[in-house]
Amino acid sequence: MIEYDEFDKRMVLKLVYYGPALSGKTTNLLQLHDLLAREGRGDLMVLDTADDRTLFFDLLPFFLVAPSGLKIKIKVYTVPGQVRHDATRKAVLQRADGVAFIADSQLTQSCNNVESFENLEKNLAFVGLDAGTIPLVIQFNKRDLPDILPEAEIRQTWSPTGIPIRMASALNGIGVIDTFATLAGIAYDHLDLRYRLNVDHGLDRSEFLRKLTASTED
Ligand SMILES: Nc1nc2c(ncn2[C@@H]2O[C@H](COP(=O)(O)OP(=O)(O)OP(=O)(O)O)[C@@H](O)[C@H]2O)c(=O)[nH]1
Ligand SMILES: [Mg+2]
Repeated sequence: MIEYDEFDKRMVLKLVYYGPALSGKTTNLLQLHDLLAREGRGDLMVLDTADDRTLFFDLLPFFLVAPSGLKIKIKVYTVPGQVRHDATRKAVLQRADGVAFIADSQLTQSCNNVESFENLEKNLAFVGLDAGTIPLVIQFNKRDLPDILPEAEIRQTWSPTGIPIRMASALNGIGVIDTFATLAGIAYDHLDLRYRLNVDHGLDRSEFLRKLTASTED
């Protein structure tokens, strides 16, 4: 559902971090903000309640310019995971161009992950998006904790779906950029098919990802 203004040579891409309450969506954005270079990245907007729970959404924007002059803005949002904020989740999901589903690896959270994934599928349908074709990556977060689902089991469960699976410990900055780059790469593929980013705008996949994920240490 990309916003594209051919006259102004501007494009806005929306990526959404979805998942159950406390799975680490906001933490992923905080880490992206800290790990990625300031150039091309905007300020992080975090809307928390007093106890650090996301009330509406968080937003981290990125900006890049293709060799053709096409300006691409990438808005990365989180949804509030708490069950009662479903109306807000639907609103944030509107016109999404890709979703990172952040699951909590703890065994105690398995049911919440399933419920939240079902909620994602339902809400994608509600806002007119197709769960089968939208760029999607699943991150199993909190790998640093004890009593977590074994990686082999996770991969066995999810590999038939073909959805990319990433392991992470967002609190420690592990797997955060990988998850983001995986999602952005799939979103690029969809964009390129439709808007010929490579052929018409001189922006190939690796350059797109390089610009987007340049780290503070580069
Ligand atoms: N041990 C550990 N804790 C984590 C990790 N990622 C996030 N947390 C913690 O989990 C708690 C919830 O993290 P948030 O990022 O606020 O979770 P959220 O998904 O944004 O939660 P909602 O906004 O309520 O949906 C915080 O105390 C984080 O520090 C991780 O990789 N390992
Ligand atoms: Mg949050």
